[in-house]
Amino acid sequence: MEEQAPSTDLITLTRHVLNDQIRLGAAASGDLTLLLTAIQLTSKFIATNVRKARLINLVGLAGETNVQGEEQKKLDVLSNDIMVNALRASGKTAVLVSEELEEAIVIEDSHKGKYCVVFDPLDGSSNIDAGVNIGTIFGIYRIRSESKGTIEDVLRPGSEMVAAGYTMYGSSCNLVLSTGQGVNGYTLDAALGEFILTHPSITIPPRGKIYSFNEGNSMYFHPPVTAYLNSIKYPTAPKSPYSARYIGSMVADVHRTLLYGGIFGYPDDKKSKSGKLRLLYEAFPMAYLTEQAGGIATTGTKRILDINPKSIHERCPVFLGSRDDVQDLLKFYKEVPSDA
Ligand code: P6P
Repeated sequence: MEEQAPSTDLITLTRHVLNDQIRLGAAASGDLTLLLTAIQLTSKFIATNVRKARLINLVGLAGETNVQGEEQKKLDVLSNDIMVNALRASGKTAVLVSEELEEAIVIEDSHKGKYCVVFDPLDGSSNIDAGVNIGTIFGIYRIRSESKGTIEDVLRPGSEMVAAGYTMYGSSCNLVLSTGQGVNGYTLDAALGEFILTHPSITIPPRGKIYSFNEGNSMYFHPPVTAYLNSIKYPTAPKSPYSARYIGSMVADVHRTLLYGGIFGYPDDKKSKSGKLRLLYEAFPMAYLTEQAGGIATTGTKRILDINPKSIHERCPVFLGSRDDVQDLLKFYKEVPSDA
C-alpha cells in the first residue's frame, strides 16, 4: 500500500482556535485563544506526570481527603495545583471552580480576566493505579456583562458556557474541544509538544449498539431505567441485544460514546438521590460536547444544560449519547411510573 506522504500542513489546536478568532473578527479579543493555550499547557503537564507517575511513585494516596470526602491521590493534588497556577497566571480568568477545592477561587484584580473555568483536574482518579484512561474535564463561562467576576458567574446554566472540553490520558493524549462551532479532537504529538487536529467535526452516530451504565447499582435503579435497560438487553426479535461497555472513568466512557455512539448513563437511584456526577464540571461540559456533536444529554426529565446550579459541587443524573438511544430512554421516563 502506498506510504502516505507526511502532512506538511499540520493543523495545531492553537491554529484551529485562532481561525475561530479570525472568523469572529473584531468581536474576538484573542483572550479565549490565550486561555485555551493555558489549558493546553496544563494538559501537557498533567499528561507528563500521569505517564511517568508509575515510574516515580506518584500514584497512591496523598494522605488528604478532598471536598467529596474521597481520598486524594498525589496526582489529583498535583493536577489541581498545575491547573490553578496556570489559569491564574494566564491573566484571563476571574473565577475558578475545581472538584478538588471546597470553595471557588476569585482571582485577584492584578491577574483578573473575563473568563471563569470550572474543572475536574483528574477525573476517574480511582483508576490511576490500574493504568486505566483518566482525564481532565473543563467548562468555560464568560463573566456576565457588568460583573467583576463573582461566584454568581459560575452558578448559571451550562447553555451559557462558551466552550467545554476534556483531555484524556491513555495510550495517547487526546484533547476534545468545542467553542460552540461543533466538536474537534486533537492528539498530542509529544515530540512537537503540539496538539494536532486528528478528529475534525466529531459527530455522534444517531444510534449506537453500546450501553454504558454501572449495573452494580441495578438493585437501586428506578423503574424507568430498569425498563429501558431490559429493552436493550432482552430485545424483541429481530433486534439483537446491545453490548455493555463500562470503564468507570467518565472521560473514557464519554469519549467512546461520542465516537461510536450508544448511551452513557449515571442515573439518580434509591441510594444516590441526585446521582453521583457533578453538575458544573462533569455533566455540563460533557452535555455541551454531546449536543455540539449532535447527541442528547438529559437527567431523564430535563435537558442538563438548562439546569440552574444552586451550589458549585451539586450532583445531577446523567444520560447522554446518540439521539435515538436517548430518546428511547426518555420514552420509558414518560411511560413508566417512577418510584423516585
Ligand atoms: P462508579 C470517577 O470516580 C467518576 O467520577 C467518573 O469518572 C465515573 O463515570 C464515575 O465516577 C464512576 O463511578 O460508581 O461507577 O465507580
